[in-house]
Amino acid sequence: MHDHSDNAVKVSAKRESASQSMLESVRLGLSLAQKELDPKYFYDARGSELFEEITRLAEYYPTRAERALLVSVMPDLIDELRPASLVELGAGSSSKTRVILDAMRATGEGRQYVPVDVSSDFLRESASRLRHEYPEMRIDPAVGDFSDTLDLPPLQHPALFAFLGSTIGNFREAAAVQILARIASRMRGNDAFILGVDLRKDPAVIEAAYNDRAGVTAEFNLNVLRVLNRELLSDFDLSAFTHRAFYDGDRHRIEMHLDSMSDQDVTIPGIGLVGVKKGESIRTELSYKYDRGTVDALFEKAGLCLERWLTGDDGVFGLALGSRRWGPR
Ligand code: AVJ
Repeated sequence: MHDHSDNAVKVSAKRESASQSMLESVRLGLSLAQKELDPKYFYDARGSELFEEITRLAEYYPTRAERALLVSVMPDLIDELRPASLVELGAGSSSKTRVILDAMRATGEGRQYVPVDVSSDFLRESASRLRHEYPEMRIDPAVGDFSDTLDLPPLQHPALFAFLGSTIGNFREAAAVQILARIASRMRGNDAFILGVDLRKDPAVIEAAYNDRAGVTAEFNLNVLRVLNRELLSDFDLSAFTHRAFYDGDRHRIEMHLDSMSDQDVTIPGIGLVGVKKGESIRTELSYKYDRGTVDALFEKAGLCLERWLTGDDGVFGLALGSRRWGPR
């Protein structure tokens, strides 16, 4: 007989392993010549809220550009693909998702939505909201870190897999190919995949999106130290770090850093004392920017075929439609 104590044990074991893997990730990241933290640790409840706030900033164009593109291409695309289910990686608040779900509803064949996200609280909340809005659909949230595994519930096919928001940009090429290959391995016959990518453009426009005047991105960036202090009982002094984000035109990526304003020692139980010099930085995020060729190469390496490349007239954001490549290259 399944009882609450079993659940409690399972939940605490999951929490324990999550903080253990956080500790290992932080130990490795802070031992590098260029100290680094994994951007997935931005997204506790506060971090997810701050990111929602970022998406409403005038300077942060990606979310608006992607949404406008989805609105213009999705109704026809969904009418053509007629997916029964939508599997969305890094679902977050799903405001863009509704564009796709509405198009699936219009075909009368949309029956299942599977949002996949690390932030279980956020996921549970948005899932219960979506259940009210789409009573005809099964909403099956899958809590998990898609950069590690992709544990999905049984899917209704044809399925449409979606990875929006240019979150792929957080991953260097090898890791990005791994995630895309993991998705490809879950695709069947006439399943499809859609990837949202922020396009290369005037560096000043890109940099402004990560250095907003209101300082929300700076708050979002510093929040990762708050997460570590809560989860690992470290003693990072947030007031001793400042936000910095710049665009590296050679590598076509934004880098976000936290600069140390003084020589300081941070105590992290399980790791010990970590010295951070004045002027030294901790890199907290990479955000790659793309063009068609780069996406085509990623798809090729991941066992996907680039079927369609969709960009708005403004060339700000791109949607890559892919199918699984069956058989040898
Ligand atoms: C959610 C990863 C796509 O890189 O643009 C926004 C996160 N970081 N502002 C991005 C982010 C700073 C965002 N992604």
